[in-house]
Amino acid sequence: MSILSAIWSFFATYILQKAPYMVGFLTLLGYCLMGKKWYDTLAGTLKAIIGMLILNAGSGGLTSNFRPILAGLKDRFNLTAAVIDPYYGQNAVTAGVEEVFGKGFSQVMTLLLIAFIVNILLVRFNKITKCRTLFTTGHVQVQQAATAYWLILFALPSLRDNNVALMIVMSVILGAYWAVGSNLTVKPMQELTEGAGFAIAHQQMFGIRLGSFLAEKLFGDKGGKRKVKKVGEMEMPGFFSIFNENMVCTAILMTVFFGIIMAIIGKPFFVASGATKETENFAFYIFNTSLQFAVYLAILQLGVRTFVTELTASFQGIADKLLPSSVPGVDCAVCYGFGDSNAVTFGFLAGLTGQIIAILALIVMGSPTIIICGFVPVFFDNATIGLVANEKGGLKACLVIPFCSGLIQVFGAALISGWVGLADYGGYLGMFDWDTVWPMFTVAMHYLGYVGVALVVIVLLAIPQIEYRMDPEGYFLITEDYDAYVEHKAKKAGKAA
Ligand code: ASC
Repeated sequence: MSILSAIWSFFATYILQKAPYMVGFLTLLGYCLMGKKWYDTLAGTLKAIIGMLILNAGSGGLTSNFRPILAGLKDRFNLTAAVIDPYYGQNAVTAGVEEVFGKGFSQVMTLLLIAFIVNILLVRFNKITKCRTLFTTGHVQVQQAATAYWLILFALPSLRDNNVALMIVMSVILGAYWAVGSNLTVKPMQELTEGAGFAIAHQQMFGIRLGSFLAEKLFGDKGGKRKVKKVGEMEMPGFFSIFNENMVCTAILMTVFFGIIMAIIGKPFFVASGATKETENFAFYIFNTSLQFAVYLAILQLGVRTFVTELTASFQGIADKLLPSSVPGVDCAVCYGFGDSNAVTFGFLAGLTGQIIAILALIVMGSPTIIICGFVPVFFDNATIGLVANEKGGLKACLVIPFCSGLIQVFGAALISGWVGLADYGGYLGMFDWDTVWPMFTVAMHYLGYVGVALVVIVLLAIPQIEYRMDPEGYFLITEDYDAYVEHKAKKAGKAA
């Protein structure tokens, strides 16, 4: 028993919660199931792990460089505000959960395991459930588990003294959200990547599907009747042609945007925080910091190129032998290696503009909860949503939809974090799904109790069923054989015309 528990504890600590090693583990398992030679399996597994570590170096570098700048707005203006950011959100839960609900959160590992098993079972029986995606992003799962713990304890006070019931409710809802949410991103991702074979397992999965759907409905080509200009197809004249180059475009736009924000915060703040010295030229510091954005984006894209083919090729072994017709759900940053790379930058800036306007509106309206944008939601949510929106609706969609998402993130986060009391502890997870669908779950559970819990689970599980019924022939084909799916779609469109 103690050996089993040691193995489990090792697996939970070093693999389940660490995305690079989870991806490496799946690659190893997949290649073993395919019967690949041991040295090819070793090489593939190492490439998968290293690629994910490179991706993490890129996304971690972006976060550590730019998070303090946005959060600096809060300190500079002495605002009592909640920062929307997964790490602040997790800290807020840790800081407040004992005080507010009288209990800590020691069961997080057990919860993760049970919820992960729920996810696996939903995929294993996908003939019935229609779920095709396995969540692999452990750090995100930990953050979500912490916030869900708070929301569920708030909504269902009777669970505070009943650990078993609490675990069951949480793992079923979380496991279903992971399976169903990532499943929703299969279509937009397969279309964006032309069948690369992955889905997104992150914090804006409903946002991705909604963004892609609205981009097609509002800005799409209407079956060829309207011309859609994607970001990558824009022909820029003269000076503007340099914006076609992703690194140059990112560097110029970030210098302007972060230049303004950093100038507003002022040099003394950055000197006091140790980021720069009194003697250093501030304009140079701003310029150099802004350029890091392009640097880390390039690193991130290199990471994607390194691991994606290994993971998706080896996952074929898992799909053939263990989880039929499934694909892995991965970090949202993985899709930045596909589509028009400038859409990432435009989506982010449109989302940031939306967030800033919404924050000013909160201040003007005298809202009891003020929000400060955190870098992770404003960048990773809106860049991803912008990328898929551009694919369906071009430049206009890439700007309008993330802009609206920025507004929704701030207003949604202000309402939910103020209501449930997390704002008092300085932070909220604040990613798109947690400003929209999770507040709705919380309302349903708070007012309807166990009926609300049942309703949430039923609605979640109904979503893949509805999607399946809209295209029963293409539904599994899109993950099994993308070329055949494209043909099938063309045939369907021909019949409809
Ligand atoms: C998150 C989170 C991160 C980033 C990263 C993006 O939600 O916690 O560190 O997004 O996963 O690549």
